[in-house]
Amino acid sequence: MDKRYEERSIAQDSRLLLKKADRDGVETVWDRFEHQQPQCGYCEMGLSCRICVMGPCRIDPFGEGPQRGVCGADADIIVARNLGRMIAAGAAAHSDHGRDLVEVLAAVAEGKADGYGIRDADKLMSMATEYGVATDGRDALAVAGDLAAAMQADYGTRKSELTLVRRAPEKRREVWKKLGITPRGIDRETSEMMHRTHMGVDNGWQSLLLHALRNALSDGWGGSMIATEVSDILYGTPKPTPTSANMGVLEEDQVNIVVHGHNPVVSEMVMLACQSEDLIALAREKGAAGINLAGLCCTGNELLMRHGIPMAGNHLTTELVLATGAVEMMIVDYQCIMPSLGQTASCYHTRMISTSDKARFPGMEHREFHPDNARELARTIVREAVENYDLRGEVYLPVTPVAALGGFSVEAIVGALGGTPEPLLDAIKAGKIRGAAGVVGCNNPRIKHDYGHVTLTRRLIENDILVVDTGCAAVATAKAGFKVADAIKYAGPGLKEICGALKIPPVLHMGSCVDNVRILVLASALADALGTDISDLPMAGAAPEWYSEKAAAIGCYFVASGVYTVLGPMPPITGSMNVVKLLTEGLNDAVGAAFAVEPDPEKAAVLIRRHVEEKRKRLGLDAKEV
Ligand code: BF8
Ligand code: SF4
Repeated sequence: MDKRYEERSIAQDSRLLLKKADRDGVETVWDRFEHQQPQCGYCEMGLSCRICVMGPCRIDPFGEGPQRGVCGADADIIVARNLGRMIAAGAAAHSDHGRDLVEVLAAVAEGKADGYGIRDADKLMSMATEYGVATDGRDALAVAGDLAAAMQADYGTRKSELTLVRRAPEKRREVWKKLGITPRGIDRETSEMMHRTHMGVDNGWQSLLLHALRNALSDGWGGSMIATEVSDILYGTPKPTPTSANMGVLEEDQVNIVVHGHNPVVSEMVMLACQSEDLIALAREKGAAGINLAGLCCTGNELLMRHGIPMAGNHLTTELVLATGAVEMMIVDYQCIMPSLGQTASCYHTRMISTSDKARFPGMEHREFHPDNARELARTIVREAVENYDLRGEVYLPVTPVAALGGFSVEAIVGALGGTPEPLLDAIKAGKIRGAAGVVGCNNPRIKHDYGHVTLTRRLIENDILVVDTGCAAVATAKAGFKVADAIKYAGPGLKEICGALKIPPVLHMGSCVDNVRILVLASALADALGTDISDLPMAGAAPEWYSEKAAAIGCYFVASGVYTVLGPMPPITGSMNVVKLLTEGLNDAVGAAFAVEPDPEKAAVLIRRHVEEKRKRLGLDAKEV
């Protein structure tokens, strides 16, 4: 294997497909990353500002050139404003995704969403109760309509606090109250972040960062939490489900359709269409053995969690999947969809379909999905995918898929534990499980693809730290074979014993990136059971290969919720040592947790182990030297 490919990814399928892409003359994200070197040092440090048209401005990090922008903003203000806007964009993306689901729920209630329905009525009723919506003796659809309206109020018109903030432990809510960062409205906090960062508004770098936390909390305990819960109501709450991962999930002799993006609204209907008898019969007429649906990124995770749909890959492999030549159609919704994909697909026979009114891409056909046309439109485009099988050329599928188990919602984890979190707590108290870590987030060509996720996860489970993961991290560890019951062979003795007895893997797939809120809910349950706060738990978060604004928002709501979080790539903040210090140290005093930055996953594992042992000691549990 050419060293060049080995340096880019640890995944065998990716290495082989990188070589194929080169052979085909197809450019990838890694090539473009190389072409961008050296990247702008001012931007990397957060020291450039283009908020207004007196600028753009930049601050000289060596103290020789300008130290203020045209308006007078210094490095601290510029760095804090840039970070604030990054978090606002991330929170907006997650929360708008949640809003789309609430709109589907409202359409279901009105009978205007053919094909959709209420799949988890228990969750509908329990959410309604949380929102103060009457349920007694009422029809599910009537409840759904009122719940959708109550959730919409969380977006716009709340005045004091978001409804789901009540799920956080009491002590945590006190922390937020004291700091004045309890999130009030989902859209309000994002809107206020944009307002504060307009020229001439908030020029206190500390107050900007505090609001950034509030904005992130409006995502974690608001928009993303609504996205996850409403998805469960509409499509079912995940249960442990066998699946498989890597590019080998594409089938040589079937029509392959790949769904990519984040929102399950379209992909659920595509899945139903792929299962319909008449379309399967058409595929057979074309000489294919059937229709094979596979996922990418978080849309893939949504289908994997609920239906065991196999996973073709994560963020950096989305172009490579096309280079297999085996994909008849890729259907995208929004977020993390590289604008290059249309061009990549043009080198093969793959048809590219965009589906969201708010997301267009060059080289894709736009077929807009709405709740009232989704079922029929899904059937139409799946038929077109089947017809495209005629044009298939050479196929290159050099790997076999790796088995995995998905579907670990909080409900499923508590179920596996026998109905209460107690056995997990007992195992933690007894020191068999030292603690838990959420390993989440993206891929980024700055870090060898999948290396951060897989190495960190391996070290943590070896040291008896239970790993829960989501997003592209979850795909990386599935491909590495960590998500089968047999993977306890990689775990330390205590974790091996507990997971072995429960017949669960040592690495639990908790879903897509909006599903990071499942980790918050689980952490709250553990903190409540111990009568303590999330920041006291022997737990940590990590985003070893993060790239996106959404991941920045997630990191901030984790920390603001009391979870020590280790980032792989450095955020663009090094232009202000004040901001760096606040985020990596000062926040400990404010919210009981802070960030660390460590691109080497071996070292990140040590940081997390130390943190877990430190928290154990403070809880009065036995602690080990790391
Ligand atoms: O929301 S992990 S690269 S696909 S941003 Fe994107 Fe990052 Fe993947 Fe999912 Ni999350
Ligand atoms: Fe320059 Fe200030 Fe305008 Fe930013 S807001 S571009 S620092 S003048």
